[in-house]
Order: sequence, then structure tokens, then C-alpha cells
Amino acid sequence: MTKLISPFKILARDENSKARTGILYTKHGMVRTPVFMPVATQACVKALTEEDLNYVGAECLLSNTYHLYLRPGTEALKKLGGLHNFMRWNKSILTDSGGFQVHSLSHLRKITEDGIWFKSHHDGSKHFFSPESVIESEAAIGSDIWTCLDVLMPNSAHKADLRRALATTKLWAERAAAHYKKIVPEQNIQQNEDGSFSVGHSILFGIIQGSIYPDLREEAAKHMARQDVHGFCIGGLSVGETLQEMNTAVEATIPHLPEGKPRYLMGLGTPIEILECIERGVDMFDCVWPTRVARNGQAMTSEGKVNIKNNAHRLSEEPLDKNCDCWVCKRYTRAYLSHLYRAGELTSHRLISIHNIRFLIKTMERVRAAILDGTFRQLKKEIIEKYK
Ligand code: PRF
Ligand code: ZN
Repeated sequence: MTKLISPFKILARDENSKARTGILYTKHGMVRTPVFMPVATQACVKALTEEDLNYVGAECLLSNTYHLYLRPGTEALKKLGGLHNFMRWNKSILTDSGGFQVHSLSHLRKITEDGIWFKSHHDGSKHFFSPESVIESEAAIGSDIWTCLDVLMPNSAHKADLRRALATTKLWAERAAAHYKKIVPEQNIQQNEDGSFSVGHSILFGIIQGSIYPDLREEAAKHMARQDVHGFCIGGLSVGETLQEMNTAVEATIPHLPEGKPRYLMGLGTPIEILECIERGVDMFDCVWPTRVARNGQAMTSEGKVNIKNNAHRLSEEPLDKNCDCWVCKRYTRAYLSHLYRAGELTSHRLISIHNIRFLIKTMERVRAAILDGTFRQLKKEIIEKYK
């Protein structure tokens, strides 16, 4: 087992499941878990500003090495004082290594043992990512949590190909961790008397692949548990498998990971999926879902989904969600939001996005409180009833 300490303090565990609540410390402060991280792919959460993100209570954003490397470019970001200074965000940022985006966006992806060749989705220009170059890019971006380059395969791939891809992901994680140590020779993490941590540098998360196969997941998790990383991403899920398959893959992964390090399920999800994963021991989540559906007129509320395009809202003087504490719900009616949407006003995207992200972040606040006072199971049941 690795000796490396993770700046993660677990505050309480649920007695009836693997759920836990804690605090991940980064060089930009505290991230309380379970956490929902809004997605700021291109140094921006779509339709929102940094002020909105502080308002809704975001503590960590997810950004993307692939996108930022291509535009504005990692050298430009370095010159501009890093991503935090660029977008004026002073809380935590996690960067995805780009393994997923190279797979889903770029053309002509070619994987060698050394790295990935790909063509930019903007102009077709040719680029190369290696486990080491991605760490260098994340250092230039200056994010708080770096992730290792991985190979993502479709779940429909043959098992032999999945096995080969996993072998590459494992090798790349070792190389990324070795390169991290070259850039960050001193760990710069100290535990204080009260159990909190002081963190002087970015930390590193490994990515666990293995598709929906329990044996591959176990192999990947055991391997990653031996690496010098501060936390774990669970990748390769939420890519079209059933909820049952996803749950099985998570169950095959978590028992092989050390308790004291955080676990992040990449690219998930809806309230139901998030609750299922929290119950199985996952701590961190990100998803474009709340902002994507907002731009399509859909809101998540304490009573379930509300589609603002629905005729029933045209003359409604009700707020979007009467149990929500956000200023959109305090100030505007469904009738107004419905009008803005129909009129194609961009403000409707912004207002519903603010509400949806606040809704998910508040749900996480309720989950953390429920884990602390032993009522997580009840809360999960209550929320799932609304979203079935
Ligand atoms: N790998 C990386 N980023 C990701 C994923 C992955 O498997 C996923 C899968 N849902 C989302 N984002 N690097
Ligand atoms: Zn609201």
C-alpha cells in the first residue's frame, strides 16, 4: 500500500450503507463531500458567471484539459496566471485529463503505448497527449485536482480489447504519478491538530476503467490502490449502460480502494444515479445534465421534473420550485420563465441553470446532513419517489 496521505477527512459514515461525508482540502480551500461539481468545460459553466457559481454554493468546478489545451491554449493560460485568475474563480477546480474528450470529440484518434494522437475538433490540426504532457498541461492550467490520462472504450467493445485498453490505462497512471512526483517533489500536505489539512500544491487522482465487467473493475481498482495518488476517479461509466450495470461496476470497484481517499464518479448524473452511487461509497460527481436540460426548458424541483414549455405554466404565478431558496424561485413566476423560453430569450437559460445547479447542490447539502444524523436511507427514498 502507498504511504501517501490524502487531504481528505471523513466526518461521518452511514450505518446502513457505504455512504460517508467528509471534507477534501485543496490549495483553494475546502470541498465538502458528497459534492456536485458544475461543469466548466471551457473555463465557463454555460450561461453562468463566477458570481452565480458562488451564489449557488459551488465549491469545486470541473474543467477540461482537452478543451483548454486547444483553446485558449495552456501556454496562454500560464501567461494569464492560470485558470483561476483567468476566470476569476477562487475556489477549487478539478481538471479532466482529456481521455474522454479525445475519445468523444476529436477525429482520428490513434493510441500508441506512448500516448494518443488526435485531430482537433476545431480545425483538424494534429496533436499528441502523453501521460506526462497532460500533467504538464494541468500544471499550466493550475487546477487543484489533476487527473491521469486514461483510455476510454465503448462498453460494446470486445473484452480482449477492453483488457488491452485497461493495461494501457494502468501503465499511463504509473507514468503520470511518476511525473507528478517530478513536478511536485515535496508533498506539501500537512495534517493540523484538528484533523484538517493544509495543502500547498495540486493533488493527483488516478482513473479506474474496466467497463461493466466486475473482474476488470477489481483488477483496475487494486492496481490504482497501489499507486501514489490522492484520490480515485471511476471512469468508463454513464456511457450507455443500465443503472444495474453501473451499480454492479461500482460495487466491484469500491471495496478494493482505501477508505481514506476520495472517490469521484466521472460524468454522473441524475439525482437517482447520484444517490445510488453515494450509497455505494462515491464522494464526488459532475454532470452537464442540470445545465443542458435547463437550456431545453427543463427544471429539477423538489416535486420532480418541471418542463417550462408545458402549456400549464403559461399563466402560472407559482415559482419554479416553492421549496427552493434560490433567487430565481424567490423572484420570478413560471409564467415569466415560460415566456422567456418561448421568446428565445437567453436569460431563460441562465435563470433555469441557476435554479437547477442550486437544486443539486442543495440536495447534496441535505445528503451530507442526513449522513451526519443517520437518516440517509430515508432521504434517499424520499428523493427517489419524486424522480421515478
Ligand atoms: N474518463 C475521463 N473523463 C471522463 C470519463 C472517463 O471515463 C467519463 C465517463 N463517464 C466522463 N468523463 N478521463
Ligand atoms: Zn430555485
